[in-house]
Amino acid sequence: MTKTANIEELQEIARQLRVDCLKMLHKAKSGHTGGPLGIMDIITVLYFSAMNHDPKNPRWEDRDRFILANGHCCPAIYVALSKAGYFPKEELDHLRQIGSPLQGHPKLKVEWGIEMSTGSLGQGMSIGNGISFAARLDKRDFWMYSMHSDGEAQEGMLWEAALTAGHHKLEKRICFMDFNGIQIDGFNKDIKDVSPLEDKFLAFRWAVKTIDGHNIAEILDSIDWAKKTPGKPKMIIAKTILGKGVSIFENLPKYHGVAPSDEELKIALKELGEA
Ligand SMILES: Cc1ncc(C[n+]2csc(CCOP(=O)(O)OP(=O)(O)O)c2C)c(N)n1
Repeated sequence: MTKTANIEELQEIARQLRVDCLKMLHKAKSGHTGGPLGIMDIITVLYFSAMNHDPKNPRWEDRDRFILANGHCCPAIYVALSKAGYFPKEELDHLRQIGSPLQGHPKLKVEWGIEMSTGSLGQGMSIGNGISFAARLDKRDFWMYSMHSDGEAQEGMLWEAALTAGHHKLEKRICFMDFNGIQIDGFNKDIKDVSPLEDKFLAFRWAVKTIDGHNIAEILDSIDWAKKTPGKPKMIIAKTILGKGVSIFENLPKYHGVAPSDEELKIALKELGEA
Protein backbone atom coordinates (compact mmCIF):
# COMPACT_ATOMS: atom_id res chain seq x y z
CA MET A 1 0.00 0.00 0.00
CA THR A 2 1.38 3.41 -0.92
CA LYS A 3 0.68 6.38 1.27
CA THR A 4 0.70 9.94 0.01
CA ALA A 5 0.33 13.52 1.19
CA ASN A 6 -0.45 14.71 -2.34
CA ILE A 7 -3.85 16.37 -2.38
CA GLU A 8 -4.79 15.41 -5.96
CA GLU A 9 -3.84 11.78 -5.33
CA LEU A 10 -5.92 11.67 -2.17
CA GLN A 11 -8.87 13.27 -3.96
CA GLU A 12 -8.62 10.58 -6.63
CA ILE A 13 -8.51 7.80 -4.03
CA ALA A 14 -11.61 9.28 -2.35
CA ARG A 15 -13.38 9.37 -5.72
CA GLN A 16 -12.54 5.72 -6.39
CA LEU A 17 -13.67 4.73 -2.91
CA ARG A 18 -17.02 6.49 -3.43
CA VAL A 19 -17.45 4.51 -6.65
CA ASP A 20 -16.55 1.19 -4.95
CA CYS A 21 -18.86 2.02 -2.07
CA LEU A 22 -21.88 2.73 -4.26
CA LYS A 23 -21.32 -0.38 -6.42
CA MET A 24 -21.05 -2.49 -3.27
CA LEU A 25 -24.22 -1.06 -1.74
CA HIS A 26 -26.12 -1.40 -5.00
CA LYS A 27 -25.13 -5.05 -5.28
CA ALA A 28 -26.16 -5.74 -1.67
CA LYS A 29 -29.44 -3.89 -2.26
CA SER A 30 -29.25 -2.60 1.30
CA GLY A 31 -27.04 -0.47 3.50
CA HIS A 32 -26.17 3.10 4.34
CA THR A 33 -25.30 5.46 1.50
CA GLY A 34 -25.29 9.03 2.82
CA GLY A 35 -22.98 8.80 5.85
CA PRO A 36 -20.22 6.78 4.14
CA LEU A 37 -20.08 9.21 1.21
CA GLY A 38 -19.94 12.07 3.72
CA ILE A 39 -16.96 10.72 5.69
CA MET A 40 -15.03 9.33 2.70
CA ASP A 41 -12.56 12.22 2.42
CA ILE A 42 -11.55 11.87 6.08
CA ILE A 43 -11.37 8.07 5.84
CA THR A 44 -9.15 8.45 2.76
CA VAL A 45 -6.74 10.79 4.54
CA LEU A 46 -6.58 8.52 7.57
CA TYR A 47 -5.87 5.24 5.78
CA PHE A 48 -3.85 6.56 2.83
CA SER A 49 -1.87 9.34 4.48
CA ALA A 50 -2.05 9.92 8.22
CA MET A 51 -2.25 6.58 9.96
CA ASN A 52 0.71 4.42 10.75
CA HIS A 53 -0.56 0.97 9.81
CA ASP A 54 0.47 -2.07 7.82
CA PRO A 55 -2.12 -4.24 6.07
CA LYS A 56 0.53 -7.00 5.84
CA ASN A 57 0.98 -6.96 9.60
CA PRO A 58 -2.47 -6.06 10.95
CA ARG A 59 -1.65 -7.06 14.54
CA TRP A 60 1.48 -4.89 14.70
CA GLU A 61 1.34 -3.66 18.29
CA ASP A 62 2.43 -0.10 17.57
CA ARG A 63 -0.07 0.52 14.77
CA ASP A 64 -2.36 3.52 15.00
CA ARG A 65 -5.93 2.43 15.70
CA PHE A 66 -9.19 3.66 14.21
CA ILE A 67 -12.66 3.03 15.60
CA LEU A 68 -15.79 3.92 13.65
CA ALA A 69 -18.19 4.81 16.46
CA ASN A 70 -20.95 5.62 13.97
CA GLY A 71 -20.76 2.01 12.85
CA HIS A 72 -23.55 2.26 10.27
CA CYS A 73 -21.05 4.17 8.08
CA CYS A 74 -18.92 1.00 7.74
CA PRO A 75 -19.23 0.81 3.93
CA ALA A 76 -16.66 3.64 3.92
CA ILE A 77 -14.10 1.66 5.91
CA TYR A 78 -14.79 -1.60 4.08
CA VAL A 79 -13.85 -0.10 0.72
CA ALA A 80 -10.84 1.71 2.23
CA LEU A 81 -9.54 -1.41 4.01
CA SER A 82 -9.94 -3.48 0.87
CA LYS A 83 -8.11 -0.90 -1.25
CA ALA A 84 -5.36 -0.69 1.39
CA GLY A 85 -4.86 -4.45 1.01
CA TYR A 86 -6.41 -5.93 4.15
CA PHE A 87 -8.65 -8.27 2.12
CA PRO A 88 -9.46 -8.94 -1.55
CA LYS A 89 -11.81 -6.56 -3.33
CA GLU A 90 -14.13 -9.47 -4.28
CA GLU A 91 -15.14 -9.70 -0.64
CA LEU A 92 -17.05 -6.44 -1.10
CA ASP A 93 -19.51 -8.47 -3.21
CA HIS A 94 -20.63 -10.25 -0.03
CA LEU A 95 -21.62 -7.17 1.96
CA ARG A 96 -24.37 -8.01 4.47
CA GLN A 97 -24.55 -11.68 3.42
CA ILE A 98 -24.75 -14.40 6.06
CA GLY A 99 -21.24 -15.66 6.78
CA SER A 100 -19.45 -12.61 5.40
CA PRO A 101 -17.20 -10.66 7.80
CA LEU A 102 -18.58 -7.51 6.15
CA GLN A 103 -21.81 -7.10 8.03
CA GLY A 104 -24.13 -4.08 8.06
CA HIS A 105 -22.28 -2.84 11.13
CA PRO A 106 -18.59 -3.53 11.83
CA LYS A 107 -17.67 -6.79 13.51
CA LEU A 108 -14.24 -7.00 15.15
CA LYS A 109 -11.70 -8.64 12.83
CA VAL A 110 -8.24 -7.20 13.32
CA GLU A 111 -6.81 -9.26 10.43
CA TRP A 112 -9.07 -7.24 8.12
CA GLY A 113 -8.32 -3.95 9.88
CA ILE A 114 -11.64 -3.80 11.74
CA GLU A 115 -10.50 -2.81 15.22
CA MET A 116 -13.84 -2.99 17.03
CA SER A 117 -17.47 -4.07 16.70
CA THR A 118 -19.58 -0.92 16.64
CA GLY A 119 -23.05 0.23 15.69
CA SER A 120 -24.53 0.75 19.11
CA LEU A 121 -24.00 4.50 19.10
CA GLY A 122 -22.12 6.10 21.98
CA GLN A 123 -19.74 3.25 22.78
CA GLY A 124 -16.84 4.01 20.45
CA MET A 125 -15.34 6.88 22.40
CA SER A 126 -15.13 4.82 25.59
CA ILE A 127 -13.50 1.95 23.76
CA GLY A 128 -10.97 4.30 22.21
CA ASN A 129 -10.26 5.77 25.64
CA GLY A 130 -9.70 2.27 27.02
CA ILE A 131 -7.20 1.49 24.27
CA SER A 132 -5.43 4.80 24.97
CA PHE A 133 -5.23 4.02 28.69
CA ALA A 134 -3.79 0.60 27.87
CA ALA A 135 -1.21 2.21 25.58
CA ARG A 136 -0.23 4.61 28.35
CA LEU A 137 0.24 1.74 30.82
CA ASP A 138 2.21 -0.27 28.28
CA LYS A 139 4.31 2.78 27.36
CA ARG A 140 3.28 2.56 23.72
CA ASP A 141 3.08 5.62 21.58
CA PHE A 142 0.45 5.06 18.88
CA TRP A 143 -2.39 7.42 17.99
CA MET A 144 -5.96 6.39 18.77
CA TYR A 145 -8.36 7.80 16.18
CA SER A 146 -12.13 7.55 16.17
CA MET A 147 -15.04 8.87 14.15
CA HIS A 148 -18.25 10.07 15.79
CA SER A 149 -21.43 11.68 14.53
CA ASP A 150 -23.83 14.43 15.46
CA GLY A 151 -26.66 11.91 15.87
CA GLU A 152 -24.36 9.90 18.13
CA ALA A 153 -23.73 13.05 20.19
CA GLN A 154 -27.28 12.68 21.52
CA GLU A 155 -26.09 9.60 23.45
CA GLY A 156 -25.18 10.21 27.11
CA MET A 157 -22.37 7.66 27.01
CA LEU A 158 -20.41 9.76 24.55
CA TRP A 159 -20.32 12.62 27.05
CA GLU A 160 -19.18 10.40 29.91
CA ALA A 161 -16.32 9.28 27.69
CA ALA A 162 -15.58 12.87 26.68
CA LEU A 163 -15.34 13.84 30.34
CA THR A 164 -12.99 10.92 31.01
CA ALA A 165 -10.69 11.74 28.08
CA GLY A 166 -10.52 15.42 29.07
CA HIS A 167 -9.94 14.75 32.76
CA HIS A 168 -7.24 12.14 32.12
CA LYS A 169 -5.57 14.24 29.41
CA LEU A 170 -5.65 11.45 26.82
CA GLU A 171 -3.46 13.37 24.43
CA LYS A 172 -3.04 10.50 21.95
CA ARG A 173 -6.78 10.58 21.19
CA ILE A 174 -7.77 12.22 17.90
CA CYS A 175 -11.51 12.19 17.27
CA PHE A 176 -13.49 13.38 14.28
CA MET A 177 -17.11 14.46 14.46
CA ASP A 178 -19.11 13.86 11.27
CA PHE A 179 -21.16 17.03 11.61
CA ASN A 180 -23.61 16.80 8.70
CA GLY A 181 -26.65 18.06 10.62
CA ILE A 182 -28.58 14.88 9.77
CA GLN A 183 -29.52 11.79 11.74
CA ILE A 184 -31.62 8.72 11.00
CA ASP A 185 -34.84 10.40 9.92
CA GLY A 186 -34.35 14.13 9.83
CA PHE A 187 -32.25 17.13 10.74
CA ASN A 188 -30.63 17.37 14.21
CA LYS A 189 -31.88 20.91 14.63
CA ASP A 190 -35.49 19.69 14.40
CA ILE A 191 -35.09 16.50 16.47
CA LYS A 192 -32.55 17.33 19.17
CA ASP A 193 -29.99 20.02 18.45
CA VAL A 194 -26.48 19.12 19.62
CA SER A 195 -24.95 22.53 18.90
CA PRO A 196 -22.72 24.16 19.87
CA LEU A 197 -20.36 21.18 19.84
CA GLU A 198 -17.21 23.33 19.94
CA ASP A 199 -18.19 24.89 23.29
CA LYS A 200 -19.23 21.57 24.76
CA PHE A 201 -15.92 19.84 24.00
CA LEU A 202 -13.94 22.88 25.13
CA ALA A 203 -15.83 22.76 28.43
CA PHE A 204 -14.89 19.08 28.70
CA ARG A 205 -11.22 20.14 28.41
CA TRP A 206 -10.59 19.03 24.84
CA ALA A 207 -8.68 20.88 22.14
CA VAL A 208 -11.19 21.61 19.38
CA LYS A 209 -10.90 22.56 15.73
CA THR A 210 -13.63 22.94 13.12
CA ILE A 211 -12.87 22.12 9.49
CA ASP A 212 -14.47 21.53 6.11
CA GLY A 213 -14.63 17.72 6.11
CA HIS A 214 -14.30 17.57 2.33
CA ASN A 215 -11.20 19.74 2.01
CA ILE A 216 -8.27 17.31 1.94
CA ALA A 217 -5.74 20.03 2.81
CA GLU A 218 -7.77 21.06 5.85
CA ILE A 219 -8.12 17.44 6.98
CA LEU A 220 -4.35 16.91 6.69
CA ASP A 221 -3.64 20.18 8.51
CA SER A 222 -6.07 19.34 11.30
CA ILE A 223 -4.28 16.06 12.00
CA ASP A 224 -0.97 17.94 12.05
CA TRP A 225 -2.49 20.42 14.48
CA ALA A 226 -3.82 17.58 16.64
CA LYS A 227 -0.43 15.90 16.83
CA LYS A 228 1.23 19.18 17.83
CA THR A 229 -1.31 20.03 20.54
CA PRO A 230 -0.18 18.36 23.77
CA GLY A 231 -1.93 17.54 27.03
CA LYS A 232 -5.51 17.16 25.79
CA PRO A 233 -7.66 14.90 23.63
CA LYS A 234 -8.49 16.45 20.26
CA MET A 235 -11.91 16.84 18.66
CA ILE A 236 -11.93 17.77 14.97
CA ILE A 237 -15.43 18.86 14.08
CA ALA A 238 -15.77 18.14 10.39
CA LYS A 239 -18.54 19.95 8.59
CA THR A 240 -19.69 17.39 6.05
CA ILE A 241 -22.49 16.85 3.57
CA LEU A 242 -24.46 13.62 3.80
CA GLY A 243 -24.19 11.91 0.40
CA LYS A 244 -21.24 14.10 -0.67
CA GLY A 245 -20.25 13.73 -4.32
CA VAL A 246 -23.62 12.71 -5.75
CA SER A 247 -26.13 15.54 -6.14
CA ILE A 248 -29.23 13.33 -5.88
CA PHE A 249 -28.17 12.10 -2.42
CA GLU A 250 -26.67 15.25 -0.94
CA ASN A 251 -28.16 16.57 2.29
CA LEU A 252 -31.26 14.37 2.07
CA PRO A 253 -32.04 12.45 5.32
CA LYS A 254 -33.73 9.73 3.23
CA TYR A 255 -30.30 8.52 2.11
CA HIS A 256 -29.13 7.87 5.67
CA GLY A 257 -29.91 4.18 5.25
CA VAL A 258 -31.00 3.43 1.69
CA ALA A 259 -28.88 1.70 -0.98
CA PRO A 260 -28.83 3.16 -4.50
CA SER A 261 -31.37 1.85 -7.02
CA ASP A 262 -30.32 0.90 -10.57
CA GLU A 263 -31.22 4.35 -11.86
CA GLU A 264 -29.56 6.16 -8.94
CA LEU A 265 -26.35 4.16 -9.39
CA LYS A 266 -26.22 5.13 -13.05
CA ILE A 267 -26.57 8.83 -12.21
CA ALA A 268 -24.07 8.55 -9.37
CA LEU A 269 -21.38 6.83 -11.44
CA LYS A 270 -21.76 9.44 -14.13
CA GLU A 271 -21.37 12.27 -11.63
CA LEU A 272 -18.32 10.56 -10.17
CA GLY A 273 -16.75 10.37 -13.61
CA GLU A 274 -17.10 6.61 -14.05
CA ALA A 275 -19.71 6.22 -16.79
C1 LIG B 1 -27.57 3.20 20.93
C2 LIG B 1 -28.21 3.32 19.58
N1 LIG B 1 -29.44 3.89 19.48
C3 LIG B 1 -30.04 4.00 18.28
C4 LIG B 1 -29.44 3.52 17.16
C5 LIG B 1 -30.15 3.60 15.82
N2 LIG B 1 -29.50 4.54 14.91
C6 LIG B 1 -28.74 4.12 13.91
S1 LIG B 1 -28.06 5.36 13.01
C7 LIG B 1 -28.86 6.52 13.96
C8 LIG B 1 -28.69 8.00 13.67
C9 LIG B 1 -27.32 8.42 13.89
O1 LIG B 1 -27.11 9.72 13.48
P1 LIG B 1 -25.90 10.09 12.51
O2 LIG B 1 -24.80 9.14 12.75
O3 LIG B 1 -25.62 11.53 12.68
O4 LIG B 1 -26.55 9.77 11.10
P2 LIG B 1 -25.98 10.05 9.62
O5 LIG B 1 -25.32 11.39 9.64
O6 LIG B 1 -25.01 8.94 9.29
O7 LIG B 1 -27.19 10.01 8.75
C10 LIG B 1 -29.61 5.92 14.95
C11 LIG B 1 -30.42 6.63 15.96
C12 LIG B 1 -28.16 2.94 17.30
N3 LIG B 1 -27.48 2.48 16.24
N4 LIG B 1 -27.57 2.87 18.50
